[in-house]
This record gives sequence, C-alpha cells and structure tokens, in this order.
Amino acid sequence: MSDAGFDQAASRPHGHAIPRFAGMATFAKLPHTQSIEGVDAAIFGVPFDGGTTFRPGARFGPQAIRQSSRLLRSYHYGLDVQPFDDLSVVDYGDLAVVPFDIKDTYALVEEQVSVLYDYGVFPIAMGGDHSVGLPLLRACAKKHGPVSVVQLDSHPDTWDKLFGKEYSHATVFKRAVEEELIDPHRSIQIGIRSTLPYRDDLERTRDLGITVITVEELFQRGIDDVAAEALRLVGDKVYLSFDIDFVDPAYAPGTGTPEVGGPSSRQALDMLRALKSLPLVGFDLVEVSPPYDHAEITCMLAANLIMEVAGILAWQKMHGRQGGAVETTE
Ligand SMILES: [Mn+2]
Repeated sequence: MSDAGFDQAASRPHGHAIPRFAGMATFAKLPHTQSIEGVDAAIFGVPFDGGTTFRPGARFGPQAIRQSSRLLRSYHYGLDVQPFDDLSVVDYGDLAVVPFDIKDTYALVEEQVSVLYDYGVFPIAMGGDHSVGLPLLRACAKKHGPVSVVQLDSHPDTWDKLFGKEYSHATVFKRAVEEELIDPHRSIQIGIRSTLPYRDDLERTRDLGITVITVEELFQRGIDDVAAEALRLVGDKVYLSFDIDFVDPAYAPGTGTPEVGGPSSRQALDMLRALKSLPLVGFDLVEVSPPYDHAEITCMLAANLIMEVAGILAWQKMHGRQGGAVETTE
C-alpha cells in the first residue's frame, strides 16, 4: 500500500488513517452510491413511521443506525468472513417516502426496491416502523413469488385492522398473507410475548397458517432447536424480518412498542447465527426509534445485527448455504 491512508484493495480510506468517528456517516463507512451494477447487496433506509401505534420516531432509525455503525470493522471472526470485501456492498441511501401518507409511501418503496431486485441486488432495509415490511414484501414477491418469512418479533403483527385502517405496523403480515406475498405454512414467528388485546390473537395467527413460537417456548427449547425447526419449515426463498423489539428493552430501549422479557443482544446475534443456512432473498431491520434510545445501545445492536446478516451472505457465498462444498443440491 503506497498511501498509508488508503486501502486500495477496498477502494476506500481505512479506519486507521481516518478515525471511524470522523467524516460522514454511511453504514459501516461503506461507499454511498446509487450505482448498483454488479453490487451484491444494498443497505438502505426506509425512514417512515406513519404506521406506528405507540411511540413514534422510527423515521430517524436509518441515520442513527448509520451513526452507530461507524465502529464496525471489516473482519467477522465468528463466520471467518469480511462481508464488505468478500461481497460488493453499498450504502444506497434512504428511499423516498411521504411522511404522512402510508399508501403513497408503499407505492414508492415497492417501486424503488423492485429496481434492486431487477438488478439482482440483495436488499438490506433499515426501518422505519414494521409497516414498511409490506411494500418490501410486495417487491420481493414480484420477483420471487410467495416467499417464506422468518419474523423475529415480540408481536405477531397479524391484526386485521387498527383504528379501522388496514395498513399499519401491526397488520403487515395479515395483509402479506391476503396478498399472497408469503406462504404462511412455510413461515414462522419467533419471540412473541406481548400482552394481547384479544384472547384468541395467537390462535388467529396460527389459523393463518403461520407457526408461532413464543419467547417462553424459545427459551425452553433453546435457540438452536427453534432455529432448526425454522430451517426445516421454510421453502427455498426466505425473507427475514427482524423487529428490534424481539430483543429485551434492557438491551434495545430505543423502539416504539417495547415488550419486556425478551432475548439479550448476545442471544439475538446467536439467533441469527443459528439461522445462517436460510436461503435468504431479502432482509429488514425495523422499529429502531432513536429518540427513545440511550447511549446508542439500540442503534449499536441494530448495526451489529445488520453486520451479522451481511456476514451470513458472505459465508453462504464462500461455503454454500449448508456450509459444504455443494451449493446446488436443493
Ligand atoms: Mn413487528
């Protein structure tokens, strides 16, 4: 390297020349570009929280996660990969949204994410509240047909209507089933634990065909056992949706609808690691609400969860999804 401040292999300044706390905040200091030719994965924000029912603020999630991702370094020793070097990953910026119109936002998000799918770019979305999951799934299904969903969440998000409205962060998966964006019989929710307005809420989710694993069952059986069930259940295309309120609010206070008694940061990372063989076609990390965060706890966790998924994509590229030499046997 001729220039001590520039990593020529990675075409970017390295962290030991320009301090990680300096400069503009992109995700993990990746290049910000909307040129996606040849790009493997694009990380982007969906700064919309108009589907929120309790605390607002998730519209500020993407920028705060970027800020807290500055410390992410390139090598992931747990998976033995350097995801941002083994893959071409960019910070695509934030999508256009209409802060006070959910239907217009849905149309915009679907259109913008469809471009990524058209170019074969893996979408890594930073919410925004969970309502943005619906247009993300619409774009995904337009490319892939009905997919399996693995949803890590404290809430089912399968209610029919809220305040008489069909679109919100609590109705997204009911709509996704109705619109045939997902195959409910090959989809699973893990971590469910909120108090519920109706006695039959969990049964109604199961009646849709979705497998529901409460947080009690998760801890009784263990992360690896539940992950193995998810891996057996899903089809060959999986959309992974990570609601940050899956994690206990002691570890992720900066969220709109916190529910106590959840997994720790470590357990959340282990959950993703245990799912590393999922045949992923899309990922979102939603519901980070920075105004309720403290000392960047939640945003740093969100950044590391995204790093974990980027690591999984790199691991799959190097080893095949099952960790063996053969990638095309399924
Ligand atoms: Mn949710």
